[in-house]
Amino acid sequence: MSINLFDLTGKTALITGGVHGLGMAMAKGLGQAGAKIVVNDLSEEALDKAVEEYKSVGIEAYGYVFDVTDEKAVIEVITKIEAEVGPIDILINNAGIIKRTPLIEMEVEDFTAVITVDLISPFIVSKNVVKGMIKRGGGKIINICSMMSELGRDSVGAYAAAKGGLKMLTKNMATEWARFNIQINGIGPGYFATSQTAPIRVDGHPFNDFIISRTPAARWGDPDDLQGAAIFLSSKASDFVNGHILYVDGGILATIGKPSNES
Ligand code: GCO
Repeated sequence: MSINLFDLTGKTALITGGVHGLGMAMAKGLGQAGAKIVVNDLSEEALDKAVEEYKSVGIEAYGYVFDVTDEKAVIEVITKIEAEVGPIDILINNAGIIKRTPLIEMEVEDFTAVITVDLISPFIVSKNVVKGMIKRGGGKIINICSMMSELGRDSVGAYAAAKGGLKMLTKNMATEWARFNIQINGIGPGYFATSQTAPIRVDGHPFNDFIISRTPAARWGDPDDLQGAAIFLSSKASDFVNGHILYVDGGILATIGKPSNES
């Protein structure tokens, strides 16, 4: 009998911040592969809207209001989710923020805020979800990294420090937890067409032209381009893949690029 290595039927997946953009696209992929979807946000209204959207495409979805940086709240809500929806089999640490400010002008409190959400919260949520996974004998954790896990760019220093740290946190989680049949990996999205990048994607905008020329695939990513990677790293298909960062970037990291006046 053949088994479908990518089937997620009966699994429960928590995607932090999965109320729009890349998190929602990945959650929809998991939902379409059979998983029940749990998302969180700070706003009840954003959650209700997202849950409606999941349900409209036939996905069983639940929303919980909590702050991923507040360990006490995280512990309480995990207990609630596991009682009300099911044990968390898959965790995607997707919630994140960015502040684009040159380092020399950046206030320590803004730097700290980025590190807290983008690096410390994956630690807080994973640490508390993994305890149940260890008891149950397995699980999947995916940390959403970035091009900035590998590359610098003017004005995104705090974000790069956090995402570079998240890459190493992923490897260390694998080091400590792989022995419990838990696979911890990262996905590193390249430049994607989301509402956040809309203003810089318009035709003729220098950043739009820069990204297209810097990306071997010569286009922005479509959020749905992340679904295959998310399903793979959530499913049986990746049961011996650990501590890996899967870059979904149209080839950006493969090349040094070329001068803008050359074809
Ligand atoms: C930027 C972008 C990036 C993306 C993404 C790239 O200002 O350069 O916002 O940082 O958010 O993480 O992988």
